[in-house]
Amino acid sequence: MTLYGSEKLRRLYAQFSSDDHVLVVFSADPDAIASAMAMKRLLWRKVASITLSSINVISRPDNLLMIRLLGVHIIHIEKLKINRFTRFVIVDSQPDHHEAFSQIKTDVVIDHHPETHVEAPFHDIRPQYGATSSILTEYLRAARIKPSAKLATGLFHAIKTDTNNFQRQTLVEDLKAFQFLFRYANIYLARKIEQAELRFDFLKNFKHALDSYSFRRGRIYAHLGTVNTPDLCVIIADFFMRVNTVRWSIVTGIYNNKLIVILRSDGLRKDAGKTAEKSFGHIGVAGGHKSAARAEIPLEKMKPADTGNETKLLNWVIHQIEKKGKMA
Ligand SMILES: [Mn+2]
Repeated sequence: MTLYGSEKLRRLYAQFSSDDHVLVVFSADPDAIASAMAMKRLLWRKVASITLSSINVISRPDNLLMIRLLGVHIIHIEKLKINRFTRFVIVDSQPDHHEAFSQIKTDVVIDHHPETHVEAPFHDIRPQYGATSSILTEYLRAARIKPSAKLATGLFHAIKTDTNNFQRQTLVEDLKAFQFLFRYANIYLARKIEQAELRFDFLKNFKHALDSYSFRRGRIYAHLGTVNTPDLCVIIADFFMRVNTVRWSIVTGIYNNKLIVILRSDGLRKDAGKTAEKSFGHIGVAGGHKSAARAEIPLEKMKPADTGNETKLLNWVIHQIEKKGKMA
């Protein structure tokens, strides 16, 4: 599509009429949320109503803040009467991706994931793009819509997130969309959303980690005990990597009767993925790449003596990694 893809825009608009009640469905993450906002803007005053609906429960603090600060109204799919709607749109996903999508007959799909079998009358799938939000930005430009600060901030944040600040797959089109949005976005708001990865109750887990870590020869180990979300182990493992003398960070927690192990390394002659496999692959699921890896071990596979208390468990993790993982 050329920058001003007016033909695609015309075909997209041709899917809708003024008495349509449109449901935009997605699996909520920043890219999906911003894409849905853009779709709502594109269809504004062209259809009777537009409702945004997620198939997942949104719990990540940064995503919750994005929704709140940008004033996005999203309803979980199970709270909706599907037959009230006449047109269905999926953004940042495809019908085959999730069984929750099977209850709807999709009319429009716009996505950047690898193409699966899509039967929707209108689909625009561009796997080379770093973000669906870049595609939607092109539609906005084709429609000559000047995005509001909130919409632009959402799309701006989404492109940053999905391309990991342009360190992942990115096209010049993503950069062009980003450059265009930069003019309209509120970058302070975007920064606040980006940094809001903590929930207030996470602070007690930080305190626990800071009070109980073990640090030797550049390796930091911490066990958080039972956690409300495995994301906490990731957040705290990443946090420890920010200490200049830390070369390895290993943070564990118990979630759903499993021991979650998050490994981070500086990637210099290290392979967190291989270390995870060697240390835990024989009793659980383990893998990853050079700088980031994860293992999940069902507690019943571990000896009661090793899981008896937090100190024993931490010592067991250290032993597995330093001996079996041959990190000594
Ligand atoms: Mn995406």
